[in-house]
Amino acid sequence: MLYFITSNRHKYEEIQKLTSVTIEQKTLDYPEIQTDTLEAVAEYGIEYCYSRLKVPCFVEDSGLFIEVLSGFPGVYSNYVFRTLGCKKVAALLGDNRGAYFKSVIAYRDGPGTSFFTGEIHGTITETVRGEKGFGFDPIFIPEGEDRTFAQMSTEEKNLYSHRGKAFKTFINYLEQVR
Ligand code: ITT
Repeated sequence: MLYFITSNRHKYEEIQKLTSVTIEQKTLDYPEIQTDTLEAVAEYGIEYCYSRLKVPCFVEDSGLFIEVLSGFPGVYSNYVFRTLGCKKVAALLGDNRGAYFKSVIAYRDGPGTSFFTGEIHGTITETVRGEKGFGFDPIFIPEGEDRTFAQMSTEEKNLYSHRGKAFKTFINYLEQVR
């Protein structure tokens, strides 16, 4: 059994669609430390969770990095989504609308932690489009597409997404070591 420690059901559903390995969602309110990198947040989180559960488990920390805002909101994406939301973030930007999503998975099944990352570059739309997905999906168009993540099925989003990429690398690793 493999536990994905997350309070976000959408993240869990995206990941479960990519594998036949049974993954169980577990909610454990782990502290998200204030720091500059997703890696540091994920590392602290997995150490906290593993020390309590003592079974193979992983956390995933992700964020939206807007180029003209020097990477903001980045590690603060959850907070910015809750306080500003998609509309206000889209309205902050002018002509330069480049951004990327990044995902960091931190996995632990013993003394060491393994990290897997994925990124997807794209643009922030001027208006909110689509109802699917979560978070900033309605304002993000991945490179090579003309639809936002919120206009795609979970399977389509997984083909492009930061989380899909990070998770595929993680699954390859698990297949080799397990
Ligand atoms: P956890 O319990 O797993 O921490 P969370 O939703 O709080 O769930 P994060 O702390 O990693 O997750 O926050 C990441 C935020 O970045 C998330 O709330 C979204 O606003 C945004 N985000 C990350 N990945 C996204 C995606 O695939 N689509 C849209 N927004 C995303």
